[in-house]
Amino acid sequence: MKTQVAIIGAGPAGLLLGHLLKAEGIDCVVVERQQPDYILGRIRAGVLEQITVGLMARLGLDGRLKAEGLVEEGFNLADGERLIRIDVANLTGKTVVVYGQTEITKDLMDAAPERGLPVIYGAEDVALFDIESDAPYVTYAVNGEAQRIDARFVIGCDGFHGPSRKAIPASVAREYERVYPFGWLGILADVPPCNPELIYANHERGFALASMRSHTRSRYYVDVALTEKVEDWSDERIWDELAVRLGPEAAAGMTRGPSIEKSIAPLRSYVFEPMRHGSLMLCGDSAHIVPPTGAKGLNLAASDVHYAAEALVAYFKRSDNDAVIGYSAKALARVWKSERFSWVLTKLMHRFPEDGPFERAMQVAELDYISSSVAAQTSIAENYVGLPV
Ligand code: RFL
Ligand code: PHB
Repeated sequence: MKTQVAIIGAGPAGLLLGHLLKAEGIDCVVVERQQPDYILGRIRAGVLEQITVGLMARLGLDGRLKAEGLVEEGFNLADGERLIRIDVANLTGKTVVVYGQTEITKDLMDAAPERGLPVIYGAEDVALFDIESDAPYVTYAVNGEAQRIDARFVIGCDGFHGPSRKAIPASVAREYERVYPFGWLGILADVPPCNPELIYANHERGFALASMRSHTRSRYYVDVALTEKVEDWSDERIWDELAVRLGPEAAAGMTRGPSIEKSIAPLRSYVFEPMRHGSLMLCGDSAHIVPPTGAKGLNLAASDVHYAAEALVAYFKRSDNDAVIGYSAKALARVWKSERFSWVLTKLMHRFPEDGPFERAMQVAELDYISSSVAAQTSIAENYVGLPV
């Protein structure tokens, strides 16, 4: 098969990019290892910045997002006793939208056939070749039958474990990594949220987050040691822990119910440079990971895709190669700022095993400063809604 752009991975990055290119009349094919049901079973991000909402709107695929998404004008930091509200709308003039990654992915998947975007599911052994040339190609197998796609560009949207990043030679690569000594134990339940806005809490007993998917579906997290097993956390134990860590105000509004999903996600900061090598460009988790504090992962994938689409449109429509050449530097400038914000918020809101009374006193002082400083709140708010693309 021959196409202009071969996209590896049908997560939000790959599907968004495929739709954006198709809308510009650029030929592309998405190759995905899993089946749609598996992809839609992954419970991940929940908070969308303007960039992500804007791309869905530009594609005309935001019907359900507009109808079902919850517009959030602020969020809260909790220090064990009080809630410090960050009035995002007043401080920045912008808002975020609560709408699950699962729903975005479903909207993009459902629209693929009618928009003529080919997505090949169940592709095994995907491999990249000749990425340093102008004629790269991708091989894979479906039902044991070998296949090949020849393209002008290959875009790696295949997440942290996919093959794309590994195709870039070690001699040109730089990796930056921080692995955190805890994970987030998440619970999804069909109960109304305890608070209309998110609460990130740093309590004596550890971190907690109260989030939601809708007026009737809640998403909560507590941080746990990496040695913990999800089987040892009954629903009741998680609800008890949440009630303590989120503080009395949130606990009073909390409705308990049976979990419909429960899992532990490890936390990592990771950046791979460069994000382009020859005819291969990386987007989303294939190039970088942020810890989930601040909800930047999916939104960073969206901003990468925005830059990549811009570069590919310039290349195919105007024979302009400059944006392709500049893609890595442009994307990385925003990636590093989101890495910084996610890391700062993670440091502020979690207890690290190596921390002593001094580090704890610094967290308390920082939260106290934030509670009394409009400048500090504005800085947090502008990062939370998303820096400009
Ligand atoms: P994805 O969503 O991982 O999609 C990559 C796609 O590539 C496919 N793939 C392959 N396809 C073909 N051949 C191969 N060999 C392949 N290997 C992989 C995969 O099957 C998949 O369909 O990456 P993308 O599109 O870059 O999107 C990024 C976001 O998914 C990610 O940043 C966020 O979900 C991160 N993240 C969270 N972000 C938040 O903002 N808030 C959260 O609460 C949150 N929770 C999470 C998360 C990521 C998690 N991971 C990666 C395990 C919870 C988890 C558990
Ligand atoms: C979520 O709703 O899953 C969520 C929200 C905010 C975060 C992380 C996860 O920072």
